[in-house]
Amino acid sequence: MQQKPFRLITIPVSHYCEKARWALTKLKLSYVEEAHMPPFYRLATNRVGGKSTPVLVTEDGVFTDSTDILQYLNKLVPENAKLYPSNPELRRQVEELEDLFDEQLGPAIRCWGYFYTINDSKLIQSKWTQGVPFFEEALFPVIYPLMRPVVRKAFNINSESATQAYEQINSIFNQVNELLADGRTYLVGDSFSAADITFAALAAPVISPPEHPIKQRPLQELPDSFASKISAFRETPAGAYVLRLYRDRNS
Ligand SMILES: N[C@@H](CCC(=O)N[C@@H](CS)C(=O)NCC(=O)O)C(=O)O
Repeated sequence: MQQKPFRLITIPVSHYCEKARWALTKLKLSYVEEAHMPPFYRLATNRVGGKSTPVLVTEDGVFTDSTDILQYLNKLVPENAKLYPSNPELRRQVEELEDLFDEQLGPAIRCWGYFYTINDSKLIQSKWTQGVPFFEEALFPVIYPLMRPVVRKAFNINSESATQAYEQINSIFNQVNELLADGRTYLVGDSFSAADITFAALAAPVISPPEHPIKQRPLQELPDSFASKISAFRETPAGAYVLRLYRDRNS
């Protein structure tokens, strides 16, 4: 059993990092978050063999993918706290949704969000620098002009990809709307699971829940076209679901 708190290496604003953070909080496991801004997180992740964030460093090993992190944490907690159901069919459904959200929703939201914000250095500064060491924050004005083209290329940010990403987000929201249409409380079975955490954490950037642990900018400070779409996403059943899960996040 882990003696010391876990180390969670993050880019704090990353929605995949929020997924891992939420699981640790929900399972009441003690951890220390080591927050870094791009590209400095690579100094921390390289040292333990990871390339992206989140990375969870434990006495049992290092986990470099958010799903591996949740699966590992799940093994540490009693039956009534599990994030994956013991029933094999329900577990299959949770894992299938988690993969869908990780592989499609997460990248689509990142692409769409950056399309609206990448040229607004002030906005990106407020997002990238929350909780990071002072020297990283101080270097933002020098680093960001160099990082912007790297981000644009790495995540293929342009108007065409943003349009496709927006359609993909809508399509996944519609799938979640359909799941919720029978009045169920959670996405799978009758208990909270990794599918719920993954959907809410990865969808959060297009919902901007007030209870999010990373401070959200008021909608009126965001570009109008972006803010109006966030308002519309909030009004969908899936969006209302994310807002509800965030209201209950710390209880
Ligand atoms: N499949 C990974 C994806 C994680 C991911 O894409 N993390 C992003 C933050 S949003 C990252 O570290 N990006 C920096 C990079 O790829 O260099 C997971 O679920 O952990």
